[in-house]
Amino acid sequence: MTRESIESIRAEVEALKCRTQKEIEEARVRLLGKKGEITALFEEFRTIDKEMKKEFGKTLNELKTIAQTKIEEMKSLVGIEDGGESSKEDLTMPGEPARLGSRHPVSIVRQQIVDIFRKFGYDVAEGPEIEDDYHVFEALNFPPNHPARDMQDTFFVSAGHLNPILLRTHTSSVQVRSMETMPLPIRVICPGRVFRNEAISARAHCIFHQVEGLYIDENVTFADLKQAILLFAREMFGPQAQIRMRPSYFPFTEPSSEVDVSCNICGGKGCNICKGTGWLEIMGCGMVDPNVLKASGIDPEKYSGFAFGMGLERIAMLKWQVNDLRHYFENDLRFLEEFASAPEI
Ligand code: 2NL
Repeated sequence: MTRESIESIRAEVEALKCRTQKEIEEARVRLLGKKGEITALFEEFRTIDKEMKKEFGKTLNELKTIAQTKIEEMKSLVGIEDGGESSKEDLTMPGEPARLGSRHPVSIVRQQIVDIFRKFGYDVAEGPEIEDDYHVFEALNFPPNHPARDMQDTFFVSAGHLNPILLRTHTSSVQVRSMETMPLPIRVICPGRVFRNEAISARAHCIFHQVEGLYIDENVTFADLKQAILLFAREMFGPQAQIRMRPSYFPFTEPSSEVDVSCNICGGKGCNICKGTGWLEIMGCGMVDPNVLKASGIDPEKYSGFAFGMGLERIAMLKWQVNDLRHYFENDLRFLEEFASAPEI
């Protein structure tokens, strides 16, 4: 054992440049393996006399540590933890871009409707999904035995008492709360999720979304309702949109009407989306029943108002020709990604 032999191995270790796991392993065996150069020096060390041990002990231990450290360093540089072959990886490659989500069609439609009515000067109100019978039915002029209160339509949270707790079946309950608390005149729209106890199919779901609107002031007439809806339809479906109204019935409005918009697919000529009629049903509306105003403490002799409601899933179906309601709730990326290029709102 000589100082030179130790120095020369040390120089070899310091100059080591391994590019692969294989090369590193070969170097480790050559230096520190059972028959390795450094191992051999330690073997020899056991046989030399005491004076020599003093001279070489420290440098030999240093050499071993340097070699071990160098090998660990090289291992982490070529990414040995990844299983070897990754040593060929280009560490300067740019990362995988994070996949961006897209807006849900129901959110897109809701945002469009809310923006249009905001422009008309409406406030936006939200309220609880779990409601009481009073705000969902009683205050909206539903007779005590009206079928909509029935177990078949309403999810009850707690029944069997005077004012059962239930999942709201429409967002009119939010408008009732607005009438109770907001100063007159009132212009408000209420977007939200509603619940009905229906069997799930392509055309019905137990959860869906609505936007309802309410306008109360002195001298509000059916002509105001018609004009508000026409302006809305033109903003929502394009300047060529026409509307027509058909008589209908809701407990909370009188008179009541269904609103159709001219089919924007065929321009009114008739196609399979509008089933050959040239018209698409988009909402229900009417003049607020005096009983509804009275229930919330508004004098029907002095004030009148109109209200309307529309289903967002239905409007999105018409807009994008979605043929099955269940698509909206299944979170299938193949469906959701179709809306990635829908207008950014
Ligand atoms: C539809 C029809 C409608 C209303 C909702 C309403 C609310 C109050 C007073 C009077 Cl507080 N009316 N809401 C009125 C007419 C129709 O919705 O087909 N919705 C999906």
